[in-house]
Amino acid sequence: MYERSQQLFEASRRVIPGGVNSPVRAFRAVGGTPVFFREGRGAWLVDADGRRYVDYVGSWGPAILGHADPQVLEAIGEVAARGLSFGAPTELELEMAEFLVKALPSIEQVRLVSSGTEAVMSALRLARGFTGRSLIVKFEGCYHGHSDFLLVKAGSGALTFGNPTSAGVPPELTSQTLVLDYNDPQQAEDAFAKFGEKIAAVVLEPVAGNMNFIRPSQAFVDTLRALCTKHGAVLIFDEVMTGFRVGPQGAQGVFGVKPDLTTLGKVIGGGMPVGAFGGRRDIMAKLAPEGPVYQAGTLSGNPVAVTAGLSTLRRVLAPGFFEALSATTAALVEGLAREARDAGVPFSGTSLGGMFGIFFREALPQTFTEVMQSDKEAFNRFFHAMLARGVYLAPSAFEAGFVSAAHGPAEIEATLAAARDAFRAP
Ligand code: HOZ
Repeated sequence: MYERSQQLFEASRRVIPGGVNSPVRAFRAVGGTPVFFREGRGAWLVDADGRRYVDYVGSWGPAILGHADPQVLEAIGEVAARGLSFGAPTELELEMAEFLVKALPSIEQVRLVSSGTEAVMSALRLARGFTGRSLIVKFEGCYHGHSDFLLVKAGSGALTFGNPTSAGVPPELTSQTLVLDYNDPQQAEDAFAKFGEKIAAVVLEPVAGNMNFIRPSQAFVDTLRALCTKHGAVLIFDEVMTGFRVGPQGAQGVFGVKPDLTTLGKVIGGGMPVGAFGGRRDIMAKLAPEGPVYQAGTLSGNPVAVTAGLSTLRRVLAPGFFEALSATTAALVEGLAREARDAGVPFSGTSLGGMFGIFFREALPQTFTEVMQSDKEAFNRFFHAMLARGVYLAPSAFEAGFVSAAHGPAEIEATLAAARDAFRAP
């Protein structure tokens, strides 16, 4: 069934470690051979063997309009024809910066980079430079890219492989990272009572999307905001996943919390490599060349990438976009829950905007520990049963799912028909 993918994977393993350029793609969590894709159109992917799938990975978030959107393709074609990269300022990056500053009230100034990892790494250095402190607080199961300080008890691929703290990261570095439990405001209070004067920043996925999908309690985000304000620490919302994905102002809009710095990626590049970090003007002023905190990038603000992002973002902020996307995503999750119930399978699911989580356990998890209690084997069987029926889910029980504006009733119906069988598959 997956002959060409198998051939390509074997060839890839000879020249690429593990045959993939990012670990979670290797299918090790779910078993089997990763599917190689040759094409994407709207909500659909076509694999190397010509099989079609409804896609719920969406390139791990960016493809909010679906794949190969004609307007985005036209826009980047025009810009690409005038040159791919200059390593110098362009009007397009100004347009992108103005767009982000207008869209997100917490952002007074913003700098563009090329990935989410780069954005969070840079925001942390900036927070440390601004406060003159070293300690950072993160939460177990949250993933903020693969920079050294943040690869401690991380989620996503790190969690999938049971190695959430990477080899190659000196203990001297991770000793500067305090890891607390997600959704536990009291623990955060205690940590600040003890280390408050030393904490440079708290970095949070304001909806966790790398240990599957977990909403924060309002008390949790409010407490973090209050503690950072009281102790002079920088509150960083890592909205690489949630920015322009769970709502027009990201998770900060949904929960009504104003972070000091925000990191962005994924949707803001519309499928091209774009990241950004921005926030309070007094903090951003510490960045070189204005201030002493160094940060740079040859491809930062790349005109083609920025154009893909801008033409995506303009559509995402059009009236009614999120209402429609949220309704489609909710219909998917409610439908899956109905099919699971009919098949007698313990299951729960939730969504926000175009992002969702499904769990093989009765009650929705609120914490990392509860996520770990879901039935991973049941997910793996479901994953393969859905794949065989033409539905592509993230190949790990610890990843969130994504729906695009190109998903309509036909795709949802096809998915639910597949699930009807898949929940009953041996
Ligand atoms: N860290 C991404 C998922 N949360 C995976 C990126 C990829 O493999 O493309």
